[in-house]
Amino acid sequence: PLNKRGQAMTMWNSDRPGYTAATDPIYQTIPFFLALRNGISYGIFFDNTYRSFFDMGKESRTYYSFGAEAGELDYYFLYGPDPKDVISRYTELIGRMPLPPRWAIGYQQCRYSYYPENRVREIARNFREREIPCDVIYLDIHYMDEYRCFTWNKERFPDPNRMIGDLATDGFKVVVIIDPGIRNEAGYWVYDSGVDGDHFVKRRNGNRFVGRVWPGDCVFPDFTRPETRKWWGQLYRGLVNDGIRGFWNDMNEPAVFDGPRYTFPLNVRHDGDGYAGDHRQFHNVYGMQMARATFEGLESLRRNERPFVLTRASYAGGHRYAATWTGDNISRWEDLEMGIPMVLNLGISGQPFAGPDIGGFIGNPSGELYTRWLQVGVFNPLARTHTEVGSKDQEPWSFGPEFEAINRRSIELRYRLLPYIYTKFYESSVTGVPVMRPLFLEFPDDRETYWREDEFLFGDNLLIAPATREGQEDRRLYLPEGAWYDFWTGDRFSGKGWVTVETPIDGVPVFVREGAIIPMQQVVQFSDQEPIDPLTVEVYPAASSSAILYEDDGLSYDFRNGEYSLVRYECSQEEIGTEFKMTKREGRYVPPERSLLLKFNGFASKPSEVLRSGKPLPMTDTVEHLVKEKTGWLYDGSAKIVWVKFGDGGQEETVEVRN
Ligand code: MIG
Repeated sequence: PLNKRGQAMTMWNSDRPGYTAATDPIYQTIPFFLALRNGISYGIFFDNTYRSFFDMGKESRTYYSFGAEAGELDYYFLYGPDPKDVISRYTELIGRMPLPPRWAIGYQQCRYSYYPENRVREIARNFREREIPCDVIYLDIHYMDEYRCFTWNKERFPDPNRMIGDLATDGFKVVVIIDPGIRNEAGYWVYDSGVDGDHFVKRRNGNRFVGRVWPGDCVFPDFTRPETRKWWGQLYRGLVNDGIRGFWNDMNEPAVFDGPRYTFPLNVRHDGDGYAGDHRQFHNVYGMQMARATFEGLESLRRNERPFVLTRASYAGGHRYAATWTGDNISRWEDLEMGIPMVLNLGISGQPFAGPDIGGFIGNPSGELYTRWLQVGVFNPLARTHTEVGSKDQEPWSFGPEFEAINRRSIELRYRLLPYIYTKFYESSVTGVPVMRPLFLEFPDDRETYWREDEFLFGDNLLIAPATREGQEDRRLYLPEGAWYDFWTGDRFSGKGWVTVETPIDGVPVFVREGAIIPMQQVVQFSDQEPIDPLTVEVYPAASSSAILYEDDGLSYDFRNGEYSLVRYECSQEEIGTEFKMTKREGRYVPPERSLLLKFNGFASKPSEVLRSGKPLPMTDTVEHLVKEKTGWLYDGSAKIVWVKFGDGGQEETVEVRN
């Protein structure tokens, strides 16, 4: 849960399939918490990698305590007073998420496992034929030759290069799984080169530790050793040359099949970047260091391309290398609910790029559960469906045509929001403030927001209040201070109060905060299918507000050398009407020519005129006309929207919508 009061926790990375709200510990260690009281916030980061303990007032209501089994008592106290400032300072200390490639924020489809090649192609074809947008298809462990990492099962995938190339033509990126366990087998090139370089962990007596995982008996790299990370990073060369665009690191808690510990023996030695120690010290950072080795390897293999890595285990700071998911959840309504605070917690903890397996990993969701889950999932920073081996089909179309149509619209909404989402990722990479936010992050003075974890903010301006119960027909939700618009109907609500809304199966309640300026785009089938055109900016005027739009090539690091585009929008309400300003484009990235469509929402009566840089724009009478015209405006009285259109030339502009 979001609120840890009264709980006690242990930090020890553990593979716990089918965890419940009470399971502890699970996959990741982030020894950080944020306190909030009467609008004043601070954070504590306990910089210790050993097994650690947090008692947040369970033993006594009058104090909390934390500590670790060993190591130094080193902790940072980070004062806000604003909780966003706490997160910014904390991430200044431990690092921030680098901007991911844009395709990685598209919709992703996974299962354990898609194979053989024909099945993968069939999945891809279905997405395109059914016109359900998707950017990524995953291959789980069955693509390998008997689970040997960095190999292909040539019967299932006779010509990976060709398959991946064809999928790329259709706009799909392929991501494959890589586990840390390397089969203990002389003659297998990864094993041989690992032995040559002394890369595998050993017990105190000097014998290599051998543990059982998918490939059978395995040895395990010491990712805390710089030479080993380098070696590991280069192992990806073959798969990268085959065209694989992203990597998914699993089982890196590290998980081992045999008890009693289901991980390495505690006397296993680690290099610790020259400060050697045993597994007690390095267990919790093993997964992060694996993700780091992967990330750094990919950066060197594809110079000037932002890597996409997904990791299951991690430690504070792991977001510098990888996105994450919440592990093996269950296809149950409780798990749909639980996914929300889990992702909120990760965001507060510095990891903005996270999401649960949509639809649930273990078991089979009903069509209703899957559809509801996807409605939330498209508002998770990582939007990926995944399911276990042997489960029923779990694609957006697997539950019949009615659910398919709803699921298509959910995913389409994510794609329409890509300019906004990408901008929020950019902001997060700069400030550390997460993409998906608990209400209290924006409204720290409002105690009513403190424990809300069944509704959340996506970015600063969208409030999502999903239905998470079977057969749910309506729900109560809290709207914080300000005015809020129903994203679908445009209905206006006053905040600082509770409302009840209907929750028919065909949509998710989304509210837009007054003052929001939300850049959107047309529906595309994958993120870089075509340039944005028109760029639609949804404006919900308040007394005064602002927002930015960030764009770049979506893939390279050129943005660090000025190849980006940043525009600042400002909107204010004056006596004579609404004034909208945009700055001249900053940066050298020039998006392809396009129209700009401004939509001023909540306009109760027809404007007398609309001026662009002081000159009246022509009025058109129908949306069809406006679509054809390059420049003009229109009033839609039933929707209370003023549409304004002109070419998006990257110049400074002022638009006045006169009452
Ligand atoms: O022991 O690779 O959490 O997402 O599909 C199971 C097979 C190993 C666990 C991961 C899951 C993945 C599965 N893995």
